[in-house]
Amino acid sequence: MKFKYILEGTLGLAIAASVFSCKPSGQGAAGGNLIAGDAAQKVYVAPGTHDEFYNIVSGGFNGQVSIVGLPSGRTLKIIPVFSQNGENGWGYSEETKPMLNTSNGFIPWDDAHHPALSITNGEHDGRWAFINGNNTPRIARISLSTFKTEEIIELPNSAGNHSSPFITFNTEYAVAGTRFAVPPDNVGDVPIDSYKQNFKGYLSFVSIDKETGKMAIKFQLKTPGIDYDLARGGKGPSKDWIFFSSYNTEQANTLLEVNASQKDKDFILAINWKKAEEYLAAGKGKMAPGKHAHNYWNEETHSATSEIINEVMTLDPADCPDMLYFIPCPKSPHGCDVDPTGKYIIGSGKLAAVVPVFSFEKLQKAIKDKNFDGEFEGIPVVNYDAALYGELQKPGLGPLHTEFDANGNAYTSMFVSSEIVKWNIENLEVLDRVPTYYSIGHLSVPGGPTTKPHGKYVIAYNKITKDRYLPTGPELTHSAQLYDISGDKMKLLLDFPTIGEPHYAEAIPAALIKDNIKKIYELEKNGHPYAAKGEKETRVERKGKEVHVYMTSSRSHFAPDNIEGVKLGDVVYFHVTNLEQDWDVPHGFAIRKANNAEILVMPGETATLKWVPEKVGIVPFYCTDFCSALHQEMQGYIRVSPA
Ligand code: CUK
Ligand code: CUA
Repeated sequence: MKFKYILEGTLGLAIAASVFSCKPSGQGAAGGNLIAGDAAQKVYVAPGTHDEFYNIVSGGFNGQVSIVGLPSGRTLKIIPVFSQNGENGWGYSEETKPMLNTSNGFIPWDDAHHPALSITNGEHDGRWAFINGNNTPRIARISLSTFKTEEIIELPNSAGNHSSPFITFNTEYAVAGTRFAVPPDNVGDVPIDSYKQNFKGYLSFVSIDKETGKMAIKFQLKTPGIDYDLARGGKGPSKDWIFFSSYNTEQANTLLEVNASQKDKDFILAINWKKAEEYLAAGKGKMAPGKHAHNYWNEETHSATSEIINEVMTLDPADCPDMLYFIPCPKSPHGCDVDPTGKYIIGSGKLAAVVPVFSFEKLQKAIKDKNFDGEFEGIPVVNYDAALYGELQKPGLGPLHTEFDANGNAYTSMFVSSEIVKWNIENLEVLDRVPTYYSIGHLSVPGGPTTKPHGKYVIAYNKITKDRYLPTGPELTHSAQLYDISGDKMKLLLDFPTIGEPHYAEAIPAALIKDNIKKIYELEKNGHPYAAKGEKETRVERKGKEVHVYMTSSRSHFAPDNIEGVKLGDVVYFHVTNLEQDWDVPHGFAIRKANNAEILVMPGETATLKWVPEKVGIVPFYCTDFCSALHQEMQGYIRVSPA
């Protein structure tokens, strides 16, 4: 979404100037009358008390998810998702390594953009969070009970999974587009300039099991080779539909900043996914090549499994009429949002001077009356005016994303003019605008993408943050800003730093998940094949060159803590079971010269660190988590003898 330069190039210096005209001179101007005692009180969460909302924030290029309390802005936890995390062994322990497997092997990093929470009847249900991996196209599912990544699925025939995950009305699917049109798996070596013939955009419908949340790629839709951007599932009357913004309908494969901005209008792709299911049931789908990894966590054995799947069910719109429609949308639409009633679809053209609001009812009528302006690669293009409810005039510059409150108002982020604009959907009237420092990308109202917005705040996630915090060298702190939206006028309450680049975020009332939080893994239920559930079960077992240490940890010792009989050339597996059953007594385990990180083992859990000794000698190991007054004594030795 870093199209600042495109905008400057296209719209001229006036806009560039406007970006910087928002810049306050020094600290005071940003705050002024806004940062008063009143604001401080509104974000103050007294020591020992809890925040009202969980904010689930993308970590961008750190590949993880941050959990932030609101309104305080305090970071509570980093959930490792796509990137290895030495702090707790994610992607280092034997149990978690398979989570980062892909069809290209182990990939310990990704770029995570858009968290999305599970919904039931369009309302937050507090069960799972989903997030995309942008670089290697993947979707992850995080449990909001353990705050742990439980599953990662790769998307075949896709490249650049920017446009996901978008959740349908009852979390039937997490839907994903593909940012880059690419030749699918079954097309071999082709020239880049054969884009128009060979490049396609496969949209993935990842089904979510109602009970377990388990994901599977139920089908892919073959769509024209253009770039798909953001989407929203429909609600209420539109609940069987999903709407994707798309750009580069010019199908340019070079210099997109110029060549993909030629047309006055690009498209919103409206998909009737219920219809797609009917076609599948009628046998219209075909299996096609689609190699992808599917990795999931087994709560019983506390280990992940990775499997590679080679095929995927595919629907070709050529065989499935009345399923897909294009709606023209001004100039490179980015965000595409559906209001809480499900009646309005809002497109935000990055380069557009208006924000178009489409009516779902009018869209249906236009489809029924075949009020089309031709077609694009076989997909009918609905007449713009026939689907349009109206246009928000003079919204601001560079509209990106829209969230909603429960009172019929929309909040749209304006990247170029660096502001949030509040407007009324039905009468298309701007009600208020506040500057953001600087250049907001996404924004989030708690419950904003659902049928029941919780309202209260809007949070700006900024892209080009300068001057808001003490400088920290060439790399500056990323920033979010919290605004009060309980009154007519928005009020800036708080700046808070974020970890990594914050793209999107969702916020959910703590009350909706707090009671489901898992506090402890019960030791009796530990089904890990290498668990030692008491010190009597600890032992060292040799299997050829492999040495398995069944180890336990409890305050404040390891058993065994002296290990002999290991030879150079052996591969040692430390299987550490934490015997504690008190909340918040993890033990860590680290060993010198490990080609590895520590492992942090929660009470009742077993985790495994693989260690390949490099030379003969005595090597110490120790507990890394300060677990008791005798934590410093929690250590041991392993002896490595000549082969
Ligand atoms: S987006 Cu990812 S680059 Cu979600 Cu507006 Cu910014
Ligand atoms: Cu166990 Cu420190």
